[in-house]
Amino acid sequence: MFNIILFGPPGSGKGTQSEKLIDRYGFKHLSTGDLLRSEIANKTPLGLEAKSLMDKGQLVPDEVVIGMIDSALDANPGVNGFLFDGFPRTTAQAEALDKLLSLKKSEIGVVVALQVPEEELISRMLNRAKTSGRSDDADEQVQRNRLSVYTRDTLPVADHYRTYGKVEEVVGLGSIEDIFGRLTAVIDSKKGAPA
Ligand code: B4P
Repeated sequence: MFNIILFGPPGSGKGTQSEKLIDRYGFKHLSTGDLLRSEIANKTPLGLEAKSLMDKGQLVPDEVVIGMIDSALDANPGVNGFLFDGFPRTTAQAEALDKLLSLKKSEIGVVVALQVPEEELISRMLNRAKTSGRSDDADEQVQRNRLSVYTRDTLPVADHYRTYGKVEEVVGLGSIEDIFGRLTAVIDSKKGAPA
C-alpha cells in the first residue's frame, strides 16, 4: 500500500489534482473537506457544527476529522493506497494518522506540498465562489482568515513530515496539466523507490 498526502494551502488545487491522481493511480480518495460537506448536505448534527466553523474559515475540531478518517480507513480494506486531501491539517491530526496507519502496518509514502502565492490563492477561491455554492468561498476576509489558520496550524504538519524526509515541494502555478505532470513525476519516483 502506498499512501500520499496532497498538502497545500486552501485553494492550492488539492481537490482539483486529487481527481486526476485517483484516475491515474486508483488510490482511494479521502478528502476531509468533501466528507464534511457531505455531512452538511445531509444536515447531520456534525454537519451543522462543522458548517458554522467552516463558514468563518476555522478548522473543525481534530477529534471530529480524526474520527471520520478512522472510519474511512476501516471501511476501505484492501485498497492499493489512500490519497489524503486536506488532511492532516494540524500536528495532532498528523500524529493520529501516523498511528492509525501503523496499526494497519502501513505509513505515508510521500507528502507532496503544492506551493502557490497568497494573492493567487485568494483570487482562485473568489473565482471558485462563482460556481461552487460554497458559503466559505465568497468573502475575502474569510479567505484571509483561512490562510492565517493555515500558516499557524497547518504549516507545522509539513515540518512534522520533513523530519522523516517525506516532503516534496511542487510548484502549484501554471496549467492544471502542467502541475499534474510535476505531481506524477514525484509520485512515480517515490512509488518506484525501495522502502
Ligand atoms: P477543503 O475542502 O480541503 O478545500 P480547500 O483547501 O479550500 O481547497 P483545495 O486546495 O482543494 O482547492 P481546489 O482544488 O478546490 O477545506 C474546506 C474547509 O473544510 C476548511 O477551511 C476547514 O474549515 C474544513 N476542513 C477540511 N479538512 C479539515 C481538517 N482536516 N481539519 C479541520 N478542518 C477541515 O482549487 C481551488 C480553486 O482553484 C478551484 O476553483 C479550482 O478550479 C482552481 N484551480 C485549481 N488549479 C488551478 C490552476 N492550476 N490554475 C488556476 N486555477 C486553479
